[in-house]
Amino acid sequence: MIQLILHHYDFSNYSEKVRLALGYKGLAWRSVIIPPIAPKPDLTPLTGGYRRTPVLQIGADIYCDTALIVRELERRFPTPTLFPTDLAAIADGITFWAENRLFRPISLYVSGSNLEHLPEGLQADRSIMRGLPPPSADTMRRAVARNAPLVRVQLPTVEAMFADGRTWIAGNSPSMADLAVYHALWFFTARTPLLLPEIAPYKRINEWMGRVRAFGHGKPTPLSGPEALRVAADAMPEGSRKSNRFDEDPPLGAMVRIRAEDYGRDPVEGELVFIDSNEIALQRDDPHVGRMVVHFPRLGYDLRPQRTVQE
Ligand SMILES: N[C@@H](CCC(=O)N[C@@H](CS)C(=O)NCC(=O)O)C(=O)O
Repeated sequence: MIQLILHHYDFSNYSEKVRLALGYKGLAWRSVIIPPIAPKPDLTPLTGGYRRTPVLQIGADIYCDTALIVRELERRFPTPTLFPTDLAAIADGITFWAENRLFRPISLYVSGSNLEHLPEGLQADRSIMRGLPPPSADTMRRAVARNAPLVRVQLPTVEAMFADGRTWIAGNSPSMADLAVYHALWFFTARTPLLLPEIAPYKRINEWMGRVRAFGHGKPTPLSGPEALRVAADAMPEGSRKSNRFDEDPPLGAMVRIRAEDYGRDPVEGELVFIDSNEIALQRDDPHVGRMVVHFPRLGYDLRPQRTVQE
């Protein structure tokens, strides 16, 4: 039986996206709570350096980034689908907008409005992750003033998506787009009820959020970080599927380095063992957990031959 292990923490909105996908598909899973800030000593032996949240573990296979995690859940548990064929392309576009344009202002608005409840060290950690100096309380308040309007001008767009009476964001079946828009708006509710009045006036958004919330989280049972490391150490990676590479891609067997294009850019190095249009997988031998395969989405990640000389 496949054991799904999700490394996550409660107020992580990207984790909420995956928890809802697990709920929608009615899956049982093991829940490892990881620290919200670096270092993450029970996680990095699994990922080889990737530090973002969440991460899905299946034995000695590690799936990074929710774009790939949800796709992998779909590959292994295709029904009910989150990739309805007729909506997949439009869902992709909406997902990109939600995560790259809608979410960031929400995040800055929520965090800066809630300074006294932020976990210790969180903002300094996030700044380091983005290569920025730690913000002062004043800087964060100014960010609220800049970003609150950016949130307010986009909420009517979400409400208007339902103007034709549709039940789900991309059409008449749930898709990745529902999870992507939902987790951005869920952030309003994750830490403080203070900003709920911002979405209260939007009747269709609220009804739809209720429908997505009803997916639930499936059946989680706790697992400790060290237990998850043992699962990895006792398992072998699943073994490669047939790749589908472009001529320009590095050849299978090449030593490569991959990292996020946007933030949290800690590189992961290893041997390229799988590549296709959606996914890139690297094999690495870790001193603590042995042979691992770490999987990334292709889009949004930078893949290069491993550096042999100082650039
Ligand atoms: N594109 C990534 C973004 C993930 C992301 O930004 N997650 C946040 C938490 S919601 C994060 O990693 N924060 C820093 C951390 O947890 O260390 C994904 O879809 O998984």
